[in-house]
Amino acid sequence: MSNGLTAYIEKDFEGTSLIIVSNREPYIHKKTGMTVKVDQPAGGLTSAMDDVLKATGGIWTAWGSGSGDREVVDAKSRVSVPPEKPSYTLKRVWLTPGEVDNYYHGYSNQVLWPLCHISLDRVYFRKRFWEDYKKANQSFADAVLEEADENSIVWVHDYHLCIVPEILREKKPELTIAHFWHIPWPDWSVFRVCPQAREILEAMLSNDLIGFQIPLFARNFMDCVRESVIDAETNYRQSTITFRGHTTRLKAFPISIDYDKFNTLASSWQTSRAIKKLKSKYALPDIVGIGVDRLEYTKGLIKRLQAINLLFERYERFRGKVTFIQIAVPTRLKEPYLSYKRSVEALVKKINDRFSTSAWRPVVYLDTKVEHKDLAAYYRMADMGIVSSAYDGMNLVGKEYVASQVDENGMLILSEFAGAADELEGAILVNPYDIEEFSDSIRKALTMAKEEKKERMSALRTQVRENDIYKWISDLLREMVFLSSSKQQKGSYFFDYTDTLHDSLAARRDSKAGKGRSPYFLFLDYDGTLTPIAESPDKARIAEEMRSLILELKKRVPVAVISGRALQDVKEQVGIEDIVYAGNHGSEIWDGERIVVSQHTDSSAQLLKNFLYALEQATAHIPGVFIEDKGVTASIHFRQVKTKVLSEFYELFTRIAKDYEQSFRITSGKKVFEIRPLDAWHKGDAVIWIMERMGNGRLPIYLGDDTTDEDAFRAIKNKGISICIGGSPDADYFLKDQDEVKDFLQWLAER
Ligand code: ADQ
Repeated sequence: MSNGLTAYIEKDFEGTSLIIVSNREPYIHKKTGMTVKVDQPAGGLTSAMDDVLKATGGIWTAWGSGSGDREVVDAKSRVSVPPEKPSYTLKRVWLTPGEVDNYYHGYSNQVLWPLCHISLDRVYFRKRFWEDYKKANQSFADAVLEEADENSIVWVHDYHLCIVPEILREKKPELTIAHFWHIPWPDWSVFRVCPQAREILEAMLSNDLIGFQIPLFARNFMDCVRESVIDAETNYRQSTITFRGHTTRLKAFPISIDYDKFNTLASSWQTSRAIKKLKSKYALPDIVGIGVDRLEYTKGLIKRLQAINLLFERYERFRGKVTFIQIAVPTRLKEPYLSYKRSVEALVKKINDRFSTSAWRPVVYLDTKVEHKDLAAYYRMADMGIVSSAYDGMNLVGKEYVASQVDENGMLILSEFAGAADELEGAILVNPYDIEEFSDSIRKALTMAKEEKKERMSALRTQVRENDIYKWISDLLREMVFLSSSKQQKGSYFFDYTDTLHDSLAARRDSKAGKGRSPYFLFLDYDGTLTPIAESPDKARIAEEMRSLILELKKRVPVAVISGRALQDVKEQVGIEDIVYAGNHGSEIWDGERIVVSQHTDSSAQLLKNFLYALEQATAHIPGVFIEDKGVTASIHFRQVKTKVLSEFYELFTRIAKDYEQSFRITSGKKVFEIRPLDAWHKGDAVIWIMERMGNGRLPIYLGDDTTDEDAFRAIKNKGISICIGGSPDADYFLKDQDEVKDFLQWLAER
């Protein structure tokens, strides 16, 4: 486990009880004769979550699927694991063979799996599937309820357990419940095929957090709710849905792999030796390609083999020179998998019959499970890795290939329909449905210059290294802990942290740099922080009491107001002399004497004008849209747009914004879209600039409320104190509203 995650768990996770719920268990007890043997499934995710529970303690609830599972548990179906050094509890859920058939093979794998992978002709629905799906979910939920207390955080995994959160919420409303959805979430035109679409969506809205692999899936979920759960309130900017008084946050957390493990395995001398052995065992030529998949129709094996077939057909020069190794392990031994297996094997045979020579085979097909250490050898040896999913939540194989490419000689060909395509910049993206283009991309990978491959692979490796499985886990845990603590602290919050703040300020005052100086520098956002959010910007006025407080504070400490408004506008609104102002989200700064403007060119100003003109034309017929042109940046306010035309507005905005997303950073705030040139400073840059010039070693304290303030929260992480009005996982603390901001400033002024 990474040091960062270990430290986080030791420091911030203390006292929290974590309960993981998944269909598959991390340890399986198998009976052979009179003895029971324990097996640990090889999956990367299982072993990473196992690491976490070993560090945090807690409970993992899962289906007891092993033949010896019942023999080792106590009366409450619990067993301590890992067997060699027990540190957490595995609690097993018992399902009858009929339930397994209907809940697992039926509803999970013949309804939800094909549906979410847009393979509609494979969706097969029976009433009894759904009945047993609910029954099985009830059993999982009962097991959790036996163990959970009010401070527990329950982390549910995947599409087998959609109903569990609803049952838990009903019985224990105070629980913090998060659900990670490992597979894609399709759009409404697809999801509506599900006979229980609405029931599933409603049940999932009992979660506090739903994590998806990429933002598209979170947006699709939001659209599905908007279309079918009429009484739910969807907030696209905050990515939240409120239903029956409960709010669910949706967020993308791209899953990853244990980079260090694959990198280390691939670098070892044993791997070099294994590569030599593989080359001789399969009589491999100099150039090798690799594909590693579960034998699964969503992974696009047929398309891949067709593209390879076309490659050898079109380009004779690759015959005898390139072999493609396909490792395909069957994991579901029922229809439609059996037919799929036959089709794949027939195609492999066809290619081999057509092109093989006495010394060379175009495709080596292996249908066995391969240990990670051996996989690392295949990955490292391969000059090309191919992932050709028809649709995939993420796809870990592409990342494993990259982590194992220690020589940086290989190239990754990646389906644009795998979630991983969002992140893995540098891979050759393909549309696997377009066999000709796909085949041409293989040719491109095989003939790419060494330098280009190295450059691309090096960037890919950095990406995967910096975003490994442990970062994924800690991002999710942080969000869960944040949600859990927001629940527990009802009412006024800042009194809870006065001690911490006091200590930080005192330490700064006593430090060498802080001697004789006011110990902090106060940064304040304007709208939503000093004033409540108003219907339109011209109606947001700062209260006299708030202004007096700032006047009082500025006598003792430096103060800066940082706003998304134009510089002149925010100066006039606040109306206080001798403080620093930053406008346009930090890209214009008034330091007391002059205006400093971050680099932005005339061409981006002209482009912004074109953008706004296009928006104005397209939305002219929608009442309530207010386009605020601030020269360097712009805000598109839509607080007053009526609900029934909101989706039309979103569609128009998204369509036009697409043409400009290469040049502008477009973010959403509270009923507003913010448009900023990519190279303009954001609020975090402004805070850093101000601190470098005027900070004098003081502690920055930043108060803000919106997504654009998160840049500032991140900029002062571990260097200052960030406070979000309404709360944000990026901020250290939070306040409820302007009354609490006032109380807080009062408290500061009295120090
Ligand atoms: P999968 O579709 O199972 O799960 P995928 O991302 O394709 O996951 O990873 C498959 C894993 O199985 C890899 O770690 C790979 O090494 C391993 N594997 C495949 N064939 C193997 C073999 N023959 N021997 C040994 N190991 C083999 C779902 C979603 C994905 C998502 C994951 C994680 O469908 O989109 O990435 O969950 O969230």
